Amino acid sequence: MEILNAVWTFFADYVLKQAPMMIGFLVMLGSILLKKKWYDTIASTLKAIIGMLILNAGSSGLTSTFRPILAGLRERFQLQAVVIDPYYGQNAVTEGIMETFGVAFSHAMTLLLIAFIVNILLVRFNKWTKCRALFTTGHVQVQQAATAFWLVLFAMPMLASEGNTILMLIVMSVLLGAYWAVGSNMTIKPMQELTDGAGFCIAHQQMFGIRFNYWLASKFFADKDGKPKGKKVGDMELPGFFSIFNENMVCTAVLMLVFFGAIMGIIGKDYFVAQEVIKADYNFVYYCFTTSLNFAVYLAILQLGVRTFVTELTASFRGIADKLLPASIPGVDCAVCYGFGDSNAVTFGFLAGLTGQIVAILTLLFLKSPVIIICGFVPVFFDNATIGLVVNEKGGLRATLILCFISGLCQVFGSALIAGLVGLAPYGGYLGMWDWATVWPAFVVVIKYLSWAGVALVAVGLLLLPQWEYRQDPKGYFLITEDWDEYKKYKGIASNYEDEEEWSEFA
Ligand code: ASC
Repeated sequence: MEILNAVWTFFADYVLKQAPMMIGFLVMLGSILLKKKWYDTIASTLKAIIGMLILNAGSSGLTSTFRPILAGLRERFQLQAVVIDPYYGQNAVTEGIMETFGVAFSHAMTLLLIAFIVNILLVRFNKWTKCRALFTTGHVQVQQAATAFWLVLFAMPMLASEGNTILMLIVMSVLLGAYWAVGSNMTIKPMQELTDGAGFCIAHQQMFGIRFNYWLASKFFADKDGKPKGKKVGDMELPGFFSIFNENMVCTAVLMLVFFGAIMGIIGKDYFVAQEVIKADYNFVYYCFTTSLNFAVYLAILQLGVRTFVTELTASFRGIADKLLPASIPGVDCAVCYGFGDSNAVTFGFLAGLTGQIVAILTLLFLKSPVIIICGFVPVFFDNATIGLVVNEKGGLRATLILCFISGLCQVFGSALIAGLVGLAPYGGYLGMWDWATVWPAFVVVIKYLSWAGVALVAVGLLLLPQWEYRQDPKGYFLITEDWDEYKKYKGIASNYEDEEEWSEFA
């Protein structure tokens, strides 16, 4: 029993919670099930791990460079504010959980494991459940397990009493496992369309956000044939001086220089010296210049990572889908889709979301809200870039700018409300990603007021969503994951990529 426990703990710590290893594990398992040669299996596994490590280098480079800059606004204006960011959110839960509910944080990790099993079971029995996506993004699962733990305890405090630990874990795992399975399942259609059937979906923190905004873009920004009413980001041919913005790297660099240059200018050199980011005699303008350009550098690294591992993962996942989890596809980090579609939509989505967040924060300050929010880099960039990329396909540039601006407002107002309500605000952080600022607060309110009936309503409501989507199109529902080319023929969809050569070059 002890050995079994040690093996399980090792697997949980070094595979399940580490996205590159989890992706590597799935590629290895899939390759073995496909009966690939042993050396091909090793090569594919290594390539997948390295690709995901490259992606991580890009995404953590972005986060570690730009997070302190946004958080610096709190210091500069001496605000008692809640930073919306997954890492600040996780720290806040770890710090406050014992004091607030008298429950040990370690239960949150047990919750993660059971919720993951719920996700696997929902996919395994998808003949009935209609769930087709496996959540593979371990670090996100840790953050969400921690936040869900707090939110559910707030909504049902009786679960915190000592004799109720098993009941508590069952309730939380069903809710969280259903959210993972159903949420990632909802992103399949937008992702298959964006990537021309690359065979993955999103397992992250804005899954409802992706589907809801995709729906809004289709409804309000697309014509009868489902094409954007205005221009897509990539179709804009800017004249004269502005033509330099047609190049993704230049566009990102110039825009970041303007935005982050302004923010760093407002924060001032002293803050960066005090934080030991730069020395007192370092040229501040040079620092702002290179830091802003690094945005484009990290984005390029991230896209290289995607190119390295996506085909390995989706090709070998076929083995898993054929033998273990029928008609399923892997749900991956949202940054994986940044290798597809119009790259500039990533930048525009982010900047529109940041503008929305700043407007919302100024409103909170103006209204003297008891909870003030400071933008965290992860929600403002990763949520809005992803939503921007998806809605650009359906509704073009206008949809990207308007919907991401609104998304920025939702992130700040929703987080201020829920962090204040559940008592996380005094600990200085909240997860703050789209789903956790909108749908999870709604779950909390429903459960708080309806108690057990509320738990049942949320769980059943979640599980009905894939059933509802299935009923819209029973023929295409599984075809979209099993055979994209057939699905396209059935739907009469043209390829996103102008010619097949462009796609095969990418793949
Ligand atoms: C998150 C989180 C990150 C980023 C990363 C994006 O939610 O915790 O580190 O998004 O996953 O690639």
